[in-house]
Amino acid sequence: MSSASDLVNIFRRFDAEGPYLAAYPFGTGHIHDTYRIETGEGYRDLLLQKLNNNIFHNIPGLQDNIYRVTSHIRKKLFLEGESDINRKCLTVIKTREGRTWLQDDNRDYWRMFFFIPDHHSYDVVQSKFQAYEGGKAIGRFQSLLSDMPGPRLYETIPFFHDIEKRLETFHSALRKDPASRVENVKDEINFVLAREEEMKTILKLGRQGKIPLRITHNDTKFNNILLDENDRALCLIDLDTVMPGYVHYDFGDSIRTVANTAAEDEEDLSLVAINVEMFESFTKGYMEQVRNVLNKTEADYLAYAPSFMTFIMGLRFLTDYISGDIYYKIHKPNHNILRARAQFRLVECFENQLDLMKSLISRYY
Ligand code: ADP
Ligand code: GN1
Ligand code: MG
Repeated sequence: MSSASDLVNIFRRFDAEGPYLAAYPFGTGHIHDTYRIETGEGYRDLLLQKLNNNIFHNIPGLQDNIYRVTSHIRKKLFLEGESDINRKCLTVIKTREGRTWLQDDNRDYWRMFFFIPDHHSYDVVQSKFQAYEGGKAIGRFQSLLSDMPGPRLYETIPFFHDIEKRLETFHSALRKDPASRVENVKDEINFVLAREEEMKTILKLGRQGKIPLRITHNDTKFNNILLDENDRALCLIDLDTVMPGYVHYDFGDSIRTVANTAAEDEEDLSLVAINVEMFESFTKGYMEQVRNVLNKTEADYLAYAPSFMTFIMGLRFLTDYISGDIYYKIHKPNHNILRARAQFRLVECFENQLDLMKSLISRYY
């Protein structure tokens, strides 16, 4: 945690209006240190983040992506006559030198956005309407970015959803066993080994040229979709991993959180199940936006995306547990293995509902 005086000094280096009244830690993200900065009456609050540069090695490149993506979305919203654009798209606040990022004396990187006021953000979805609006937000994001000009976006984490690479890293962690934890997790390891080939389906379709690389968000868990006071979709946040990807990544990662009846790290596995109504509502909202964009193979394989994305998240949590908790923020000693177990239970649920998911998706394509 940064001290209050550090935060004031950082704040002053950004070109933000208004006095600094207070700062407090904000949100439940696993990656950055996030603070809400309160400013005075008549000024907008701000969102200040100390970025995790163990995970993201080229912050200027990452921030350049975010600036390009938000500028493009902002322009399209404006042309479509949208109101309230500052709540519907992140606004990057530059530093006084005109940069989209700042490096402090400790070599830590910081960035600032307008704080989006009066938003709702949910770790677990509570209504079909929220799920429908979430689907719309993800589909619209993909379609708004489908014509972004300029060079290919910088790949902020290479091979982010590449299952072959994730499996290689997992096997390497197994061999090294740096925290002597492998013997605690034999069942979870066997769960992975039994599914290695099948989970390469999306990657193989991409290699065969049957599904195109598009611009995707790549971290579409539900709390990265902000809703307004009436639970209508407002804005996608956490744009660090916006880069080329397959639509299955975004659809699958959203369904992983939208259709799960329990939290991502639920300890009582009997609570983990699929809420089919949430699945259908999200899918309806998503398909309304992308129906005319997706090719037939993309649509045909959407039903495989939830189990795939849930598997890859479980695999990453398990790998991090075996590696000694070096990647994700944890809030209790066994947090990563609890997360992995809850994700693997959810994979089984999705596997059992594959036919039902296929038939529901086909209603909207
Ligand atoms: P992490 O990568 O650590 O998840 P995020 O960029 O998702 O970081 O931000 C963490 C949390 O901060 C989000 O879950 C959300 O609650 C909140 N947040 C992020 N950006 C904004 C914003 N511009 N306005 C309001 N809240 C935000
Ligand atoms: C991380 O940044 P956050 O907390 O939204 C992770 C995602 C995982 C997610 C699991 C850059 O997301 O890939 O799905 O945790 N982001 C990164 O909750 O690794
Ligand atoms: Mg987040």
